[in-house]
Amino acid sequence: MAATGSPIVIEDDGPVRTITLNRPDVLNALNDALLRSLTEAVRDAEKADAVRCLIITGAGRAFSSGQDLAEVRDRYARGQAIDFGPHLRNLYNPLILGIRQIEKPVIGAINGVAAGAGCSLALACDVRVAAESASFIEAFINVGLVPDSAATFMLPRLVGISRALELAFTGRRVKADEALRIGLVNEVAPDDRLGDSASKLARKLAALPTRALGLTKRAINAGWNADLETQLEHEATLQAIAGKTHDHREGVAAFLEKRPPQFRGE
Ligand code: T3D
Repeated sequence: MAATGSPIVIEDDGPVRTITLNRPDVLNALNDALLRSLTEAVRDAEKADAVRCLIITGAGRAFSSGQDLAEVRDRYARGQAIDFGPHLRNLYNPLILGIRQIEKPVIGAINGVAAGAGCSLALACDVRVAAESASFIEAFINVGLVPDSAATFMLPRLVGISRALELAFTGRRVKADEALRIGLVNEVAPDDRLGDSASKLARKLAALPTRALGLTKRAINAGWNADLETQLEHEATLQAIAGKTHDHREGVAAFLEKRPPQFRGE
């Protein structure tokens, strides 16, 4: 576990690694230090063979309130202009790409409000389990900004273009029950059961063939923008890799021997 006071906390429970955003006093607002630590933690999880599933959640009553606006205000107060272009390219974009590209499942355990780039972070996860009291706000418009950190990519793909535009235009709060109904989250759990629900799903995913899960994520990511022929070819390439794994052989043998498979993630 990371030291108390650090912007994120990392905990391992067998093959499941949980990363907790740890600035509860400001609803886990995303400052430079947190963004750098989180990006590094996702990279570390990619490299760690023992880690087979990742959970991202928030400390306290929020998942994340998005960009730390006090940091923005302080920079303006010091007379510093902020060029959001480089800020996004250097700090947010590598994080979002890291989450979308890590070839292990990433579960967002959304414990409270997810606003602005905090909402984008939630949407970048592969699967979202939300607490009943969680909510989602495309808050960018409230501060005169454009949705970023892949909100304009993920949101329409999850909820459709018209609803995505309505949410981004209005910046209204979407509560957990609506989020479930419109496909923004996969599951809603009672507040006091969120950790258990996310852990249960994570343990289940961590026991599956990790390599095939990773390749599945790669294929589905690529399929969003591909034509049919390209995607069929891509599937063939990825299946050739999956077909050479231990877990593929184990799955076939276990089925024919009528026993549970023992996947090793390799
Ligand atoms: O490259 C770039 O940097 C540009 C990228 C921009 C991406 C973005 O994320 S833009 C959107 C930024 N986020 C927001 O606009 C959301 C701001 N927060 C809120 O609207 C509300 O806090 C919430 C709706 C999320 C929750 O409301 P509520 O009433 O439950 O809590 P609160 O009282 O507003 O907040 C509690 C504390 O957290 C409070 O501090 P205090 O009064 O106890 O000292 C508040 O100031 C602080 N806080 C909340 N959000 C932020 C924050 N401090 C800094 N930055 C925040 N984003």
